[in-house]
Amino acid sequence: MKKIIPFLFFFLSGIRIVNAQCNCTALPAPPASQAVTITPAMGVTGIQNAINSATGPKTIYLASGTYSVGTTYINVTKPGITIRSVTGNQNDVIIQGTGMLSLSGTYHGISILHRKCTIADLTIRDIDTHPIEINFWYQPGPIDSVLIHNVHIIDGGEQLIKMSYSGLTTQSGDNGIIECSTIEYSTSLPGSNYYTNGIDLHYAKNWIIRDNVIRNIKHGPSTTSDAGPAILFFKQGVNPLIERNKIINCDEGISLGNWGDSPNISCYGGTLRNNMILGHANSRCGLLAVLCPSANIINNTVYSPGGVAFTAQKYSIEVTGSLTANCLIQNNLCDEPWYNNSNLAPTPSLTTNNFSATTSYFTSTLSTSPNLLRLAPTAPAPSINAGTSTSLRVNDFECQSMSGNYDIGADEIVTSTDLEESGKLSGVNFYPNPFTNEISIKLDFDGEVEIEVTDVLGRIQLVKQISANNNSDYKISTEACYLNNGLYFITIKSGNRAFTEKMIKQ
Ligand SMILES: [Ca+2]
Ligand SMILES: [Ca+2]
Repeated sequence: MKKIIPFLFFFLSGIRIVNAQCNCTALPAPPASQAVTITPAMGVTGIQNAINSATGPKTIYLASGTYSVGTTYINVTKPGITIRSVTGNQNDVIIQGTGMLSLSGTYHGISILHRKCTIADLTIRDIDTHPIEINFWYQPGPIDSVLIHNVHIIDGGEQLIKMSYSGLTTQSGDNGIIECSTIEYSTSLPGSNYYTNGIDLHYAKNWIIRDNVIRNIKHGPSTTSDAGPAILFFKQGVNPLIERNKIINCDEGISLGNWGDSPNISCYGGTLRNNMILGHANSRCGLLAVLCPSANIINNTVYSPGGVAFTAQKYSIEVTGSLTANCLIQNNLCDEPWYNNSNLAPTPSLTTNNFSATTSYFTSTLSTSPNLLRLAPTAPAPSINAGTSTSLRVNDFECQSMSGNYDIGADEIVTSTDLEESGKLSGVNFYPNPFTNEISIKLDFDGEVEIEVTDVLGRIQLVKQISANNNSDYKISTEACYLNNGLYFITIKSGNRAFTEKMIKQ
């Protein structure tokens, strides 16, 4: 039996491309009576008019194309506003700025001034200052329940997602979620700039940051000052949950708290779990608790191979400040020592961590993809089944459940043939290689399989589940998934087995 399944069909049937993190599904559609559609011809003015005329919850669907922002940008001045693309594909709608720091340093992409705002399924790029700003300065009430979902943010002159706090006690920015998004610089900040973070939230209570890829949060080429952490909570952050994020090639990883709040508490509580942090040779630190009591740092993988930091500070985990008491550091797999600023910080509880990981702990030659920080079935001790069981962790970075005793790091090996870690899935052939507009896949078995295409930076370009019938052929139209010419990895997963082939599009 021969099956032809072009990927155009998948788009039409509602399947969409997301980061394919394990906990990412499409947002539900709103009631039709609450939805309007804006086109590129109507522009940002059309979006703004739709916001200004809202009298209740309103979803503003953006038709595919580019929407330019500059000195005029999008201000979400009403509660209950959702802005999302019609197609659900983040590549189809571009909020396009004028370039990083090209204006006065005060113009944004989307400024959120009211509560229950959702931004989803679009790209924001080349923005003067903040691509997304949650802005208390012009808004006296709460800006709670912000949701940022499946958004690609690339290049902004300062923090890529920023929540600033004016100091008014009537304000709050609680219960937000940032998920399933890619937040990055193309390379780094420009020039001598270093004032940035991927996500920088002040006064944020009970936020969840999960299943994101954050990349290249780095200082400009003409300075040696570090950029801020890829994810930073400070100015009285409370109890964030930060999990299953992949942080790649950044100066610093995730920080609960910041020394700038001394002598006060900067963040209280919070859990960092199942994050994978792949640094560069001069990355300063992976995970930090600074003036943050009761932080839990559990089952993260931190790897920053090579080099000597110009700051002479190079740690996997750092605990700093006299107020940073009662912290738990457990089951982390790291390649560099932890650091306790012992004159200031009480010693945390340290349980079954490994601070001397080498490449032999991981499944494959390391590249810029943190997926390759999967634990190898042959990892030296202590690693597999060497962790401490804890109710604070119920799954791993790919949402797999625990198997046997807890493993060290963000990856749990669920079977002896965990994905990408052992025997190939046999009976799979991809052809031709190189390919042009179509890849054929021949599967010589029955069962549910997942097809995943990633680029050389580990960015997932396409995911699809299909039911394979023995000896069947499938065809992928690569024109439909916008692949540029170059090298890709195509993976077929079935059960606990996987097969990956390197393929070239030309
Ligand atoms: Ca285990
Ligand atoms: Ca796993």
